[in-house]
Amino acid sequence: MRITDAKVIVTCPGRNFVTLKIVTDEGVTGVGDATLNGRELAVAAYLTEHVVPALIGRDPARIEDTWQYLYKGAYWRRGPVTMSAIAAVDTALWDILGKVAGLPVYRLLGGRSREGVTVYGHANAETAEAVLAEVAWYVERGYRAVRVQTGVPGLAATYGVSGDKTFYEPADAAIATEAVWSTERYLNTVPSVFARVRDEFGPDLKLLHDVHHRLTPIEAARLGRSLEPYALTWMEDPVPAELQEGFRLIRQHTTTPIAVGEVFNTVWDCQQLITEQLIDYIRATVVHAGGISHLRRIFDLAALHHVRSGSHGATDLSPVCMAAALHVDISIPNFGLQEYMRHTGETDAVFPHGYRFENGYLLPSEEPGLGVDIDEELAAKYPYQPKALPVNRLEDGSMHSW
Ligand code: GCO
Ligand code: MG
Repeated sequence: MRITDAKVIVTCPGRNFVTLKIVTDEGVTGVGDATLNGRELAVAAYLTEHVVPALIGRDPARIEDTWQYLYKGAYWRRGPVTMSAIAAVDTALWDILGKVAGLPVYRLLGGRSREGVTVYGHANAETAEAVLAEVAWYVERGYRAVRVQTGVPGLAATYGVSGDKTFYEPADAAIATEAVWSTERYLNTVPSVFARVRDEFGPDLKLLHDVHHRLTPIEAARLGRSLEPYALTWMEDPVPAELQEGFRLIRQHTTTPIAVGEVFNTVWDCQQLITEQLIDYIRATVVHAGGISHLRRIFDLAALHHVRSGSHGATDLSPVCMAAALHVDISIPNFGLQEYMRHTGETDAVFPHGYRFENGYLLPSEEPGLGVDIDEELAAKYPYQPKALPVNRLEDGSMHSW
């Protein structure tokens, strides 16, 4: 079997997605997600200019060799654009392999290690009062884990809180909107919110919170310590993670578990975090971390060091990424949690898929391959729209991490 074509499909059914569809001479096709929120066309160009021409004529079953070819062959290693492009190829090749074998991809990865993939939903609202109703909405639908984000008094807008509760989407304008941030106001608000949520919902519900890379290590240590009475499952992205040893300081002060990794692209971004046991959950996922093949390497290293998976699953990762992530989640020994933000009806229609939500779990499709596709005709009806993620400034105007 040979690869005869690879199409780069950019579509915007409510938000932008980049999809690679690999076509073979035997008519079997495979899909891979290549979406990088706010930088979609950079990955599309990388694929079109530098990857697709090299794929034509290759044997689609040589997944590892193709991965190494694209990684080592670029010379310029790593980075989100390169690794999202490699991820899309890798994912599509696993899809093809599954279809050829007549097996869902998770069976090629070693088979089922659990009955379902526990997911967490997103409760977000301006006030603590209103967030209680949001958490209840998820609990009524069977969710066992909920991420809680609220507004911060004195700040006009806060990460994680959106007007549209069902479909959270931060990339909202062609030129980035500017938000204002205050660490002091934030640190003074969050613990009281979790006190109310824990009090109302009892000890069994898993609670999570995303700091979105906004603190310094000692501030994160203070937050983690102040949240200890409410037994969070994790505090996410407490600080920007370029400085991996910075996490030692957080660890010295708090037992609140730490989750990191949605912006990581390779195992090298988290090697120290994992081997020094500075984190508890690694949140890399298929699309931004080199595909199924490389994500498995990250999770295998993590398993050796008591670190569990907690893959990113925001709406800017397409249903193709979600389908692939679920095959990994159900098969690895050290699965922790999977993020699940529902896609809009338009997105679900463009990406027909067989995974489904049941009783707090997502279940991967049992169809051969990944069990997801792209409806190219429908995709063509939603042209690309330039959208950027917001930026953040402190109250005095200094730039800050968003
Ligand atoms: C999450 C993430 C997202 C990111 C988004 C950026 O935990 O789900 O932090 O909300 O902000 O994926 O494109
Ligand atoms: Mg996050």
